[in-house]
Amino acid sequence: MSNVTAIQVPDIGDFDTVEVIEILIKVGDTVKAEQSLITVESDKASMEIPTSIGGVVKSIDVKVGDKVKQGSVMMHVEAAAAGAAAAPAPASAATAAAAAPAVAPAAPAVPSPAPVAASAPAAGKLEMPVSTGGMAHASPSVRKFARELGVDLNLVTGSGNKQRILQEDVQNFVKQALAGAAGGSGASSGASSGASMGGLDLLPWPKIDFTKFGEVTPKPLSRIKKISGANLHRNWVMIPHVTNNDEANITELEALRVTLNKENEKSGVKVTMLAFLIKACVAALKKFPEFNASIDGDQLIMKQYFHIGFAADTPNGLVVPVIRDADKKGIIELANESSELAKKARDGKLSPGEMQGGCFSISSLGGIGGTHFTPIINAPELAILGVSRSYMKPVWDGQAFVPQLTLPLSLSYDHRVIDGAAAARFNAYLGSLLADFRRIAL
Ligand code: CAO
Repeated sequence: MSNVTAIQVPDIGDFDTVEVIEILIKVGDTVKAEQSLITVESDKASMEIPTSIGGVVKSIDVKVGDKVKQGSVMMHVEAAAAGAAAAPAPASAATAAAAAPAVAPAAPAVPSPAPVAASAPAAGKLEMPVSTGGMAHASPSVRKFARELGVDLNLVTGSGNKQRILQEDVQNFVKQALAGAAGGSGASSGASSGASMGGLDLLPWPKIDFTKFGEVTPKPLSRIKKISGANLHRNWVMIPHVTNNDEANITELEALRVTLNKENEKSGVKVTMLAFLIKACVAALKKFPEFNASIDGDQLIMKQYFHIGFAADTPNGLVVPVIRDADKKGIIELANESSELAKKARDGKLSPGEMQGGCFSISSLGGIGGTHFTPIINAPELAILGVSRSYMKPVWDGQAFVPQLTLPLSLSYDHRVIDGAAAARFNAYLGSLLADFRRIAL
């Protein structure tokens, strides 16, 4: 019996149809599971689609220029005889949805797409990459090629369709850079800022045989960790972060929260500090709109909507679900929705759409501990609020020390857009709202 399997395009998030811009394999090739087959592109982004089963390519069912969508057959592959699980026939919508990037693929024939430079940390981290903010226009394989050579794609001129950067462009760039370096002082600055001088000219990562020092066990990084790691790394090196630390007096707010929870004990609804924080952040974003924006080249995209992400710790790593239109929701609704999304995150059931579109993120470690920390901004957002554990602080009221439940607030911001004074005002305003929640109504 033939074990030829049709490999389909998986769930690709918000995109209806995308154009095939590259075929990365040919008939007769032997491919490995997770190897990229084609590159697709929307009007904003490109990504590679891998196969989830290995074997020999029997036919390629798409060509450059074709429009494909979830379920389109990309190729047929004959699985290797032994051990290769025959994939089921075309996946249903349900199995395809289950193959969201945050989740281990449910159906081998429907692989998860491989975002290369996702635009959001940890979160958005699972979004299809969007080439904004001056990001060069190139397919993931060209990006990989450039990365391997240490080439900054922003310095390369693309000769492809719509100025797309092709592999030959990167090769030519390196040749010119080398020629420039060899030419000594006569080299132009463009050429000499090439393979090594344009980026971080760092030592290679240390390669160490750890077994020389004791017993070790290798443990592969989870898929989420690999994706979020790459995003966190990019955000950390590309965004000039500064963190403003402040504190809020939440004595009354916590008392209110406890009272509400006592009153609602029977209903099972739990009002959380996170819900109050989301509400307060929305009010602060309204007052300081430059925090609710993204950089796009030399302009700011000011957002008129308020979608708030929150970091959720899961067994497989960090994800950032997004609560949409948080400005239109009450505290109970925000508490319910964040709890549901956090549960979905822990169960690995978030869809890509539930991690996209955030304006601002909150990372709350308050339930765990810590005094202050430096959260990494979730690009293309401009700021993130880190919340640590509240503690009782003695505060002098002029006559005596009074106990004050105090919440540490660590606001990391992108200093390209936000000045230190603006960040201090934002954080202080947030603190004033948390200290007296009635101000939200003003
Ligand atoms: N100070 C003191 N206690 C706090 C607190 C704070 N700031 N915030 C929450 N708590 C307490 C709550 O009162 C609750 O206590 P009880 O169980 O006694 O009622 C407990 O901590 C759990 O709180 P919660 O149910 O409201 O959940 P949460 O808001 O703390 O967390 C979530 C929800 C999704 C944010 C959390 O599960 C999580 O994943 N946190 C980790 C986020 C993370 O990893 N961030 C780092 C990212 S890297 O920048």
